[in-house]
Amino acid sequence: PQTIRLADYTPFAWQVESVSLTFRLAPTATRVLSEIRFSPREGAQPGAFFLHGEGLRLIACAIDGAAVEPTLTDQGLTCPVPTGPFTFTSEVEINPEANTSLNGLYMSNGMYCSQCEAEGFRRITYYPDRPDVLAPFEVRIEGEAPVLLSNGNPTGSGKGWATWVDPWPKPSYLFALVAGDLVAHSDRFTTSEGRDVALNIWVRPGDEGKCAYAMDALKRSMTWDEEVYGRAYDLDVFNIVAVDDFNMGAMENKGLNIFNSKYVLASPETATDRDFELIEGIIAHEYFHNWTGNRITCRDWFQLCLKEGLTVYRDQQFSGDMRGHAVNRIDNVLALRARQFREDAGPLAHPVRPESYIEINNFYTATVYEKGAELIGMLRALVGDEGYAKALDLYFTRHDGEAATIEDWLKVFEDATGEDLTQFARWYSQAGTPTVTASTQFDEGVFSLTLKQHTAPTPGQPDKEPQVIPVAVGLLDSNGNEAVPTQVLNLNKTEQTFDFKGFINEPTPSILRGFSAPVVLEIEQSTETRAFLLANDTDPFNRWEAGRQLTRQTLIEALDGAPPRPELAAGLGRVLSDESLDPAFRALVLSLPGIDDIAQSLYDAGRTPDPTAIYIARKGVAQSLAAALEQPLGQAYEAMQTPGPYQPTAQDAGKRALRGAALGFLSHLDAGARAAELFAASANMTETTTALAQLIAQGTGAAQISAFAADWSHDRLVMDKWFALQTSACPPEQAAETARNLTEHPDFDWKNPNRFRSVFGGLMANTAGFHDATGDAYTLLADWLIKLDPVNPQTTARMTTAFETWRRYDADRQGMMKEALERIKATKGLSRDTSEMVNRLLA
Ligand code: HT7
Ligand code: ZN
Repeated sequence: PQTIRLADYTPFAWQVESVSLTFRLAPTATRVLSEIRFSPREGAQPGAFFLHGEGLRLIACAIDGAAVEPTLTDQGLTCPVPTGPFTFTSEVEINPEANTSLNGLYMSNGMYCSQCEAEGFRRITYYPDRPDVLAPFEVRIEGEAPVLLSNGNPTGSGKGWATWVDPWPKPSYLFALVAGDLVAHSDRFTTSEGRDVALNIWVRPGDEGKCAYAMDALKRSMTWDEEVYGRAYDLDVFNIVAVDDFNMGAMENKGLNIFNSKYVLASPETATDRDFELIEGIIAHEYFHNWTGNRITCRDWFQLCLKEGLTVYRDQQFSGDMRGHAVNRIDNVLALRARQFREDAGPLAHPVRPESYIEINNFYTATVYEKGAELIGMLRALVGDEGYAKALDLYFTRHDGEAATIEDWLKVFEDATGEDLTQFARWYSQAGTPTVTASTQFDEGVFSLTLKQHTAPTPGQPDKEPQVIPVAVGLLDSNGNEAVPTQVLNLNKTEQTFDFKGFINEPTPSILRGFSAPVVLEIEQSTETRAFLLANDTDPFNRWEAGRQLTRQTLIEALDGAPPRPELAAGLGRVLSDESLDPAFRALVLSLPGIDDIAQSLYDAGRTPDPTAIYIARKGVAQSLAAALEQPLGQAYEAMQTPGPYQPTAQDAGKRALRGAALGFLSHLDAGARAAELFAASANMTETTTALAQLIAQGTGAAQISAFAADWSHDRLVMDKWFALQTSACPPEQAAETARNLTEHPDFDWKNPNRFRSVFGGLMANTAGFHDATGDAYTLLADWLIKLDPVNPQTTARMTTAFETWRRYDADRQGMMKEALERIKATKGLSRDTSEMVNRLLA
């Protein structure tokens, strides 16, 4: 397979002036007629005319009306073309029903649906399928389905046809088509520019009652982008479609967003607080792409973080504004550490802007998305809020309608603020998570903070240069008052010392406040200092972080047989009972680091983690904390009830989160009695699943598992939870067997990515279960990935990341994981997607 390199970028030699497409829909033989007007691009090097096309049956093609016989390969076509402007027409046949990859035009429950990012359009028709070729599209759809949708504004419809015009030039990856028996939940929105926009969420009949929350989130997103970024919507219609079979979360096609139904449909009975939160965030994310991604797109796929990092940053800002910044930041950092730090520490580490790839779908990663967003946050910290606002305004005016690069992005910051960002640019090219080691000294009233940075080698990058790291620091006096309020120190060398003068007593530093940079902070701190920060830090992130350090230390000590330090229960108890604190924050402080977190900490400290031993130690710590805090936990469990009808507000969700955290501890003492009671009484999915997870973890949930299935067998999304809960929450020694049994369940529709991810994503999340010493889970997952690969390479490739930590473990586990990977690798006809992943994992 061919490696694509950033360094080899060359522009397409033609401009596409217009595209006109006609679809004659038929499940197994859809005809696509295209008429594309090309003109030579000024200043471009004329080369061979090549159009991408894969899996297409060419019926005919012509240039300026004269039939041509192109040279066809499995990647596209070439043919001689005139030197001036010309029109290329073609007719191809495709088979949506046979398309199980969910890439290109496919069918889901009788509905036609497209997914073109990154390179799916070439499976629909011949085209220069690259993000730097922008064109206005006209589309005519002919088919029996009552609803026929494409991008842009509707221009006409009749029995069996509809036409659409998208006036905004767009790359082919933003093309979309949907046709099916759908109903709309509709509303309207008037933009700040006075445009009256029709909003529709299209779903299968019967689901229209589950769209209100998504619609509300959409309207709030539209208002927010106008108010915060000055960006208004630019078409007369905004359509969202919910589809059951989808490889990712959602897709920002211009004017026609397509969503995994899991991120649209919600009711109190069927969706959890977390589902509501995700729906809000993903609706916002896709909507915000209209400007950061669609109006300004990427020159090539190496620039993916240009749209994804920025759009994640924007959706995180939005969610913070909607739900509270402190808790939101902690949640985002938890996700970053769990997914991106793990990626950066293993064989799949790559820069935020990668320099080469074989299959671009393998680079929709936590590094591109979440670390990409962190880079925006650091840029903002470096140039200030005003500088950021100026830079963004300049970005939108300078690059509207263009396909831009990271260089363009950094240049607007330099031009708007006068900053030199040469060194900052390293964040985009250097992989790996820097470790910042802090040490302090107190001498004659001067408090000195020395910061050192180091980044370990990553694949292909043995040596690292120092990066610009904004380190937000505050100093506390012995009463817990702010002696020096937060200031941002710019660490840009391998080692730097920062002095703070004028103290009588030594202050306590609070370093990396708000998690001001995506780094690992190492500092030697006593248990007392951590307990002091947990009790007093005025920065909520670092207050939580101090508690986390304490619990992590306790868990690691427990592995060596030490009982939990009394400071931990005392500190957690104080936070638990402090009614001035947001319940959601208290819940986060109470949550213990997961097994994967502890395994990575041990590995970083040069030890070989044993997931089973960590599981046992973690259970022991939870039990002893539960015993020490039984009374306040019981009190919180009672006090955090949310009587009255369920509301998906952040306030109520926070209370339920704290109640759930208390239940988690108390279940160790009451053998699941409270959980069983809650399960029986619950009228919302949040409490039902919280209770069921506890019962499954205790190994006492058989009756409730059956009752849940009896109640919900008609609801696909709820049954996804039923599958996932069993594999993720069950005792580790039962995990592989549970997953195997579930694959034999009649409702295990393995070709549906949500269902496959429920069972196997759940198994992967059950760290001790996945890494059970028998290796059963490794074998089972490898078997299923081999089976899924020819059907859906994208989802298969993503799920190989289950093995990304294989080098952390003991020789037996390493051997078994390596064998699983080798077996996948040796599979005949393995897809390019999965093959690239296993090769990188094994390298
Ligand atoms: N931009 C979208 C990415 C996406 C995608 C990528 C590869 C294969 C399938 C896909 N579906 C959606 C989603 C987003 O980041 O908003
Ligand atoms: Zn995105």
